[in-house]
Amino acid sequence: MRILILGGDGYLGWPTAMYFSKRGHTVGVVDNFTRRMMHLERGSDSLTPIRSLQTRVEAWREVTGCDVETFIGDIKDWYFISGVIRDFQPDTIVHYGEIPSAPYSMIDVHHAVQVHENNVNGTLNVLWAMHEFAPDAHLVKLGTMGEYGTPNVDIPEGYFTIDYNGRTDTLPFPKQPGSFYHLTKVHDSHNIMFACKIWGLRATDLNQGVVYGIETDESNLDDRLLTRFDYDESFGTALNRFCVQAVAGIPLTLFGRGQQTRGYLNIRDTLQCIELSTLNPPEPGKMRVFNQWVEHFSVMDLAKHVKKAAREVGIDVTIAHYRNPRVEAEEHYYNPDHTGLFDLGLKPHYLSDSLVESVIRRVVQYQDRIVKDSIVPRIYWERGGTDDYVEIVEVEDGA
Ligand code: NAD
Ligand code: USQ
Repeated sequence: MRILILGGDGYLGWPTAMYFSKRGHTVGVVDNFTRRMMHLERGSDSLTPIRSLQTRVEAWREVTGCDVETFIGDIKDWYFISGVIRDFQPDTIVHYGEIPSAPYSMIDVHHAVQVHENNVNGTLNVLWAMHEFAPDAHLVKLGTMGEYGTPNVDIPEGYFTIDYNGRTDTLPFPKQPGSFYHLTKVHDSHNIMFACKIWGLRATDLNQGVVYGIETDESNLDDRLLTRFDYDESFGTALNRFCVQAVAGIPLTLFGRGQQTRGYLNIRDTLQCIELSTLNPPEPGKMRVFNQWVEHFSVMDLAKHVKKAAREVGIDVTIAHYRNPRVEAEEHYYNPDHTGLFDLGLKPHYLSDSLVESVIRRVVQYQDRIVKDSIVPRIYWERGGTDDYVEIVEVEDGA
């Protein structure tokens, strides 16, 4: 197949490009290095020393003999992205090319607007370009489980059937996102659903949970192929951050009570899910929705996993409760469906102590690169802006 990966220089995009390329597909990647620029702005960096996209592509060719074509430009630029889609003629467009950070979108009005313009307008361009130049292509779009929020009822995969005042319909499940970033994904979902309906496009909206892990089979072939691994306040996700905090000797940053529960998956399972979605496209005219996660944990569960695994590596870890910088339910019901991708054949990698240990060992390998100052939370939802006041409410003995 011809597969175009938007955001192909990113944490998930680059491993996805290698994964499909290794399996004989023709792969193109689009990126404008927004993510690298945002790290310059915030004074943070990937833990892993990632190479330039060009060096990665050359290393990939040297190691495997496979080619990946690159298109450097901004998805927000209609003339650029429509030209790429017109010329590349993809069978599938895997769309990772957005700003993925909740905290970054909450810094101030400028960041909120930047994230909205980037994500919502970029996806609109992609939809119009598909309509005009690649109407049979399949859009595999990365959304987020955070679109749903934490309602006090079960969460279906996208749609639910409701009886109301004696009538019945199948409707999109209500969304209650928790940041301006998560809201962009809701807006995208609506735009995609509408485009499918009016133009007969085919799309899969993947409500992905939080991803963890560094290694994939392809990135393990050569250190020049490593993907990025972030642990800073804006771009690091919970488990990845905790592994770095363990090595840096910083008390693990549980926000508030630490009972916030989310769906999680290994980066290797992200690749499987994208492949399963790509190889099994939906019929034209309807947006299919999968909830893409494997198992759920509270952040306290994750912290305990990290504490235990770190002990095996000879590191003692303290778990701490920080004043929660976010506005979110710290204790809540959480039971989202996630059968669609399992029905297509997903074989999950569950979180094991040995996996966490292997991530920690990788972190130890690069510990000289840790920017400690970028770790503790300073972006507060209620008041906006950043705050130097960091409060540790309570320190636990832990597991
Ligand atoms: P990432 O920031 O590492 O990758 C996104 C890539 O897209 C970056 O390389 C960035 O430079 C590029 N990009 C952004 N805007 C662009 C634009 N306008 N034009 C061209 N390129 C642009 O993020 P990631 O962690 O790999 O996430 C990929 C996608 O998956 C995102 O849409 C994110 O919201 C979603 N997602 C991620 C996670 C996670 O835990 N990592 C979980 C759920 C959903
Ligand atoms: N959390 C902590 N301590 C930390 C970091 C996070 O307690 O140091 C808590 C947060 O308060 C939250 C939970 O852990 O309750 C998850 O936070 P996160 O930063 O790991 O993930 P989130 O902000 O939700 O965003 C990440 C990705 C995003 C994706 C989302 C999937 O950055 O791109 O959309 O995960 S989901 O969470 O399902 O919405």
